[in-house]
Amino acid sequence: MEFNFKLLHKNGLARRGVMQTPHGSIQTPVFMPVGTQGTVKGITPEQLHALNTQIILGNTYHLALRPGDDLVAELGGLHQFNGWDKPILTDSGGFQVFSLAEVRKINDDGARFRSHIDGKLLELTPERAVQIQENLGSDIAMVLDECPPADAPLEKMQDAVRRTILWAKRCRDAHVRKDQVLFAIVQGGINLGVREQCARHLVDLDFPGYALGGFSVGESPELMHAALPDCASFLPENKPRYLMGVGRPQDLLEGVAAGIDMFDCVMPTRNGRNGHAFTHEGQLKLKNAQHRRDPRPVMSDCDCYCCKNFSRAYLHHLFHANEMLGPTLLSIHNIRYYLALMEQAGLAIENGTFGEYRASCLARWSSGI
Ligand code: PRF
Ligand code: ZN
Repeated sequence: MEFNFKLLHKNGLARRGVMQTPHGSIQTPVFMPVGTQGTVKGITPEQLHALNTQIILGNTYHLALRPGDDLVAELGGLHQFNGWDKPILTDSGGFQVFSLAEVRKINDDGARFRSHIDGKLLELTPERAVQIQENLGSDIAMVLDECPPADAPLEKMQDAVRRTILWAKRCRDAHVRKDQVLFAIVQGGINLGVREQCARHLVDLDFPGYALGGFSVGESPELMHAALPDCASFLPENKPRYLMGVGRPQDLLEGVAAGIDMFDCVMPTRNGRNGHAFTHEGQLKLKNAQHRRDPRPVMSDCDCYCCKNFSRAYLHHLFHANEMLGPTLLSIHNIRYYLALMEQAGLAIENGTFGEYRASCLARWSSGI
């Protein structure tokens, strides 16, 4: 088997590890830039390499609708198709169906929905979610799960967990690709009892990795932060842990502190496209008039291509002129900001100083120095 995970250091609950995949190794904790449609929006693979990107995310739902997973398979798989030769993780599509499509019916078989692209009636079952991800050829595939909103009543949450466990088994039975691993997803909202029950069942099934789904779906960040250490503790020590679709830089550090290894979020690219840059002082809104004649880079101590070469004034101009380089440059900076945060966190864990690192980051973000 080409996949394994090794825990290298612990500092409190925070972990530093290394994962082997068919497309290379990944140092954790790691942030995975989101490439929903097989591309990290506005960024070339060459630029991703220059940022030290270790792994990107792709989406079952979007790629199955367009261009079609059979077409991607025919063209040699997602790596060959999009020119990214390092690891890829694909999400299973359940979450995207519930957030994007017009869901017609969901039962234990799967989800019937209308495509958000052409309105066609489609069905996503656990078996189909696995087939799509095997066709795409990602290194890490995810089981199909049901993610209820944070304010769902207890019975709804329990039923989603029951279905998520059922679907995880069916995904595991359907999965045959030897050069791909399948991670399970724990649901249960912020209810620790329901979470633990879901985690127990999934851990019994012995998956090579586990995700925490169902966070950042409407609950407050404080409630999520408080639940994470317990939720991580329900998972095996020697398997990677992935917090799906989270979050802001402070959420990533809280996740690392709780013992999470992997993260993804659209924030660095989406905010970058909107002219918002992450910095140690919080977010800069480059469209604002205050940046019009500012010769300074977005961040003076950032090593990215954007900060090394361009001023806030130039970025302000690009966004006002609607030039496509603006979104590209700020996406480059924001991705680098997220990756550097995880690189620094990993080094701090090695040195036994993660607590101090986290405290100093939180103090800077909140004081806006
Ligand atoms: N399940 C799946 N993908 C996801 C989520 C989930 O719960 C989330 C929730 N933050 C983001 N992406 N399959
Ligand atoms: Zn930068």
